[in-house]
Amino acid sequence: MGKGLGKNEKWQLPNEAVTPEAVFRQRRRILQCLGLSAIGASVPLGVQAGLSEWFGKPAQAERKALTYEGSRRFGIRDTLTPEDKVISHNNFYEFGTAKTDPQRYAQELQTDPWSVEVSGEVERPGTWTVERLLQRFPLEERIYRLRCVEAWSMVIPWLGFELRQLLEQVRPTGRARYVAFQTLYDPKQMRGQSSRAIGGGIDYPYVEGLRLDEAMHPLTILSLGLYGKTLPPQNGAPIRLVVPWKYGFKSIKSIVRIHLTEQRPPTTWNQLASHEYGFYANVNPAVDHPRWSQASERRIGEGGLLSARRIATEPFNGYGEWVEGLYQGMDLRRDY
Ligand SMILES: Nc1nc2c(c(=O)[nH]1)N[C@H]1C(S)=C(S)[C@@H](COP(=O)(O)O)O[C@H]1N2
Ligand SMILES: [Mo]
Repeated sequence: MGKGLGKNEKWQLPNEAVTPEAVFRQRRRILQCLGLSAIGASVPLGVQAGLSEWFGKPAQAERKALTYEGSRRFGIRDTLTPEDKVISHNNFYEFGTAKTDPQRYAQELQTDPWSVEVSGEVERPGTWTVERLLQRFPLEERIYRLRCVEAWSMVIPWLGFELRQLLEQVRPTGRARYVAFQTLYDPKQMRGQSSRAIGGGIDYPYVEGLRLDEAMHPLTILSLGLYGKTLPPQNGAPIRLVVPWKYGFKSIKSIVRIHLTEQRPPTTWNQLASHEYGFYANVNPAVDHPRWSQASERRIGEGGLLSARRIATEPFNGYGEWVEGLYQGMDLRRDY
């Protein structure tokens, strides 16, 4: 683990990760010396704003560099999905159902200050600000595959910490068997929450859940960044779940509440269409979605400009060696 990183080890040098921004700043300084702006020397301001609208994305929210210790891949040697793809091809229905909607409409999301309430079957319930989480739990890079139930996938260098570290701090009671998660509910900021048409018919807030042993598994992380910087709003800033062996919809974004329960909690996609989306949602090429095959996936950003490389989907998204023990004795066709 963490060895033989192949092609991509170069960018993992912390300096490498911040270079584009440094280059940008340097370029701006040079242009300022020349009495020109960084965006376009001869383009009037109003036209500049119009240009970014024309190209379909408003000014992007600022992302801060994050410090982290080490990087692990858990056996996955795949090439990283380019950052511009990771932050422009998203599912975040709170901002609309098209893949480009989140980048377009999430930039104004207020992510600072932010806190996560931890409640329910725990000995130490309480509210954790993002600052306190960052102070308490050092970040690590995790390069994980993300496999959407829609049969596309990416390979993303997340920054995060293991959810179990937080759970150990709050001490689940003997009755805790599940962990429920909830996304921010704020229709003023999230256009999809004030219109069923824009929000894809989901009853917000978006909710998800894991069995306690899944939540305690070392592969399950709370992520606060990607590609060396804080998360962009479209990827679930400031804090989201990442569960790499499950379909992407389990990896809930912009979390405001973590609630431990005795009973299995409701989950958004399962509630919307339970015959299509189960509670477990483990990546499984042998169990097709009622409307499409799950045997293969399109790897975003590979295979040329207009296409994407088609590859075989692996059981548990390639993480079986680490997680199959969680499901011993279960029928994964029934518990999909
Ligand atoms: N709150 C919330 N979380 C969400 C979603 C969403 O619509 N709302 N979409 C899910 C789905 S279907 C996927 S595939 C992943 C996508 O994460 P990404 O956009 O960072 O790649 O986020 C998941 N988390
Ligand atoms: Mo998804």
